[in-house]
Amino acid sequence: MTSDNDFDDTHVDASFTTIDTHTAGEPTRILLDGLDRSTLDGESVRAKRESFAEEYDWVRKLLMKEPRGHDDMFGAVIVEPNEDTADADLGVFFMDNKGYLDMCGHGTIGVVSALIEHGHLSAEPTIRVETPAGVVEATPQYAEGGVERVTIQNVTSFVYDATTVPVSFLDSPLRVDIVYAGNFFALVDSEQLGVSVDTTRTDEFVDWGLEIQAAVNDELDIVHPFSGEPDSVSITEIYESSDDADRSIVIFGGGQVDRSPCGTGTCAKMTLLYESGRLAVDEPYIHESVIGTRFEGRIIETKEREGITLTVPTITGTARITGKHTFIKDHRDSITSLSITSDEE
Ligand code: PYC
Repeated sequence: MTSDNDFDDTHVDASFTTIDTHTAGEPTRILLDGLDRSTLDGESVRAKRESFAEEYDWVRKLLMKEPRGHDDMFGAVIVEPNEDTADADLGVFFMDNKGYLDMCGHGTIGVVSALIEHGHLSAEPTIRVETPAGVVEATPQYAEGGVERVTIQNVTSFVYDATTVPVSFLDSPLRVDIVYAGNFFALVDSEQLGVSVDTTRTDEFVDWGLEIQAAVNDELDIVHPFSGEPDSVSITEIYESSDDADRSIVIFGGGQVDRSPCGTGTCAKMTLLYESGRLAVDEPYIHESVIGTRFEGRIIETKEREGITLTVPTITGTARITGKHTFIKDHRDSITSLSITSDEE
């Protein structure tokens, strides 16, 4: 018999240790050890993410998908930041059941909370995190010897476009706002669908969300205005407005649903509201997820660049650690990852 954390490694090909967290209900599985980071090419976190996607996509699948994960799992990989340019304390990129996102608010809150609470990061007043979308700043609030809440100042965000797309579930074309907040979002008012945002029709929302994303990406050739890089919508946010708190369901990856209000999605929604004069700088904004958990948001500043209005959005939320794991790949095991709900294994 071996002890709980001590595997007989006769059959072990690879092993990975993670700290798992949830932020407002949404998981982040944080890869700490097991990956030879020296094999990742490039200096920036974005380049390292590309290198990981080429060489180690099987690690993403192993950690995100069944039988070790599930179709709504989310992950973060810690890497060194770009020493020359980023002036950051750590680097992190994000992965899901289908691929990779450029930025993630709930994930950054989870990473910063877990790394501080486990002693991998010192408890500074602010922590600079390089992500594939750029550097974001985390400000933890400490209580009872731990991290109580974290505020993330996201990359500058902007309204990109608005369009209408034909969709199979409506007789008339659907209006969609395209907003950049670290990822490109398709934002849809649920009033157009004649339904409330709740968990009674999650499967329909997932189908609609994926269809909307595909329709917008067919319709528009999205190019990031400052990097000049071709891009695409990676997340659909269907929202319902109310006096108490706006509520959204957020669909991304291969059809997974964010249990949190989505950090970057909250920034996208605030940016849209600011642009249409419905949210002022420094006005608090409460955003609720489809399961009823909340983030607090605020636009702290706006800027102009090349004729585009940029917001500087922040979101605040709480993450808690759910476990620490060692996952192994047994060389006799032919099932490294599987899915019964999507084509990808
Ligand atoms: O919190 O930004 C976020 C996020 C993106 C996808 C899932 N969560």
